[in-house]
Amino acid sequence: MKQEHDIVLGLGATGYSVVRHLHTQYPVSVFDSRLGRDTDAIPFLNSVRVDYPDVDVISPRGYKRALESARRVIASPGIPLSNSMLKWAQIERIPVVGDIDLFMEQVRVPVIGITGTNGKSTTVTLVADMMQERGYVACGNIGTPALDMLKSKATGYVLELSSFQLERLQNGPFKVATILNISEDHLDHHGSMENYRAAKQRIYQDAEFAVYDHLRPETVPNNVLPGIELNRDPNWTVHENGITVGGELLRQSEIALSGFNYLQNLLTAAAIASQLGASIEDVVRVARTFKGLPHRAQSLGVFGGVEFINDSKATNVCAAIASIHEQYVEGSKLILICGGDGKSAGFEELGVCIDKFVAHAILFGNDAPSIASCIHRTSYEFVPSMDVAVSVAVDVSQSGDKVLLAPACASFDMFTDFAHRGATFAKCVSGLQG
Ligand code: UMA
Repeated sequence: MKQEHDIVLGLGATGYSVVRHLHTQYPVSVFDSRLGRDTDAIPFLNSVRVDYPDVDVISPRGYKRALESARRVIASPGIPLSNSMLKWAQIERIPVVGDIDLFMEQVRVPVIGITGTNGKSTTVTLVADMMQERGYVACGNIGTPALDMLKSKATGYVLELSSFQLERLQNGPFKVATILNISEDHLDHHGSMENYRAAKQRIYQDAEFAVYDHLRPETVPNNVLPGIELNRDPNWTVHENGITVGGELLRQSEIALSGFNYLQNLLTAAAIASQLGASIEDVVRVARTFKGLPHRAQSLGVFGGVEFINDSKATNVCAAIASIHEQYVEGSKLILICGGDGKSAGFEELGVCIDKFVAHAILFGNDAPSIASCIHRTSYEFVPSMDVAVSVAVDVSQSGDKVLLAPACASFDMFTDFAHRGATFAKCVSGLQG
């Protein structure tokens, strides 16, 4: 029988971070569903082969056999609980964990957990910026796998957690935990809204303190926890002209970005950072200077009088609707570029929003026909690629209009990820004449 080993499932950013973390401690084997059929597309297979030649790459038919001597399976976030590889592990009674469990087992400083359908990365960045001088850093779903940061000198971690990571989380004693909001997303992965909500709620299970929002009941913990209830506690509220932070009014004129959703994120970040010891000066400094993250409502500039906005991170219907609302200006035309892989979502509400606020919709990707079937008044057309989308947008727009990329979908049918989609849009736009 083969030597006992840990099996790492999925060789993306997470799987590779797990290999790096484990390989000096314990024998590691790796497996990826694309082995044998789409091997070249596996992001870190080559890196594992070159950097860790002692790590065993399990053959496409060898997985069940490899399970016989497995101690543990460490599954990448993108692998749903319903996946047969995980079912087989359960039948063999082999524990299945995720990278966040390995991280939480080892970490010796406070960890803040932040999840939500939209605004996670912005809020994580805001908290990390407010806590920068106290040595906190951001990691997790935001892009840097948590295990890659374990050896840093951080005095605390602000961890972005997706529902994929949370659904298999065993061990989450977060110092502060928050759900920002929940709207329909990732139904192809979770199977139902109920499962999606339940995955998000796991962030609170062992937390010490919660920050949640009275206006969004789905963010309230199911378990009893001390915490701050935003927009109910008069010291922590969003208004039309700013936010109240720990009882002090921070006016919109002192905040670099605007929009209700952004102010909610800023308020949540301020409540978390204050709980960790940040001062109002730390909050004000960040509020004044934070200009947003790339691919999130990012203005790419004005070309021929038309402003182009990259909101590639609007990967679900709710985020795209919020984006359309925030970019719409009465009296000028909004042209929307939209589509991709809809993750089994319904597009009815998006269609209503497009009919009301969008002058012309340019649709691409697998779910373009499903989106089109929900548009009843606004004109639309299908395009095969981003560069055609941008040239159509130029043709149908005139000075004073806005062109918004807010796809309402995942990008994987046409791009590597949302950042690749946003960068492709930015590249096409940068070729236009100012
Ligand atoms: N794979 C299998 N079998 C499967 C599914 C996937 O073997 O059934 C393999 C793929 O072939 C691929 C690898 O797993 O080789 C990919 O793993 P993954 O999908 O878990 O992705 P990673 O590259 O590890 O990146 C993940 C997050 N991606 C997802 O959860 C889909 C990244 O979030 C995150 O930044 C990274 O870990 C570091 O923590 C991205 C994301 O889109 C930004 N997240 C979603 C979101 O924010 O909505 C959840």
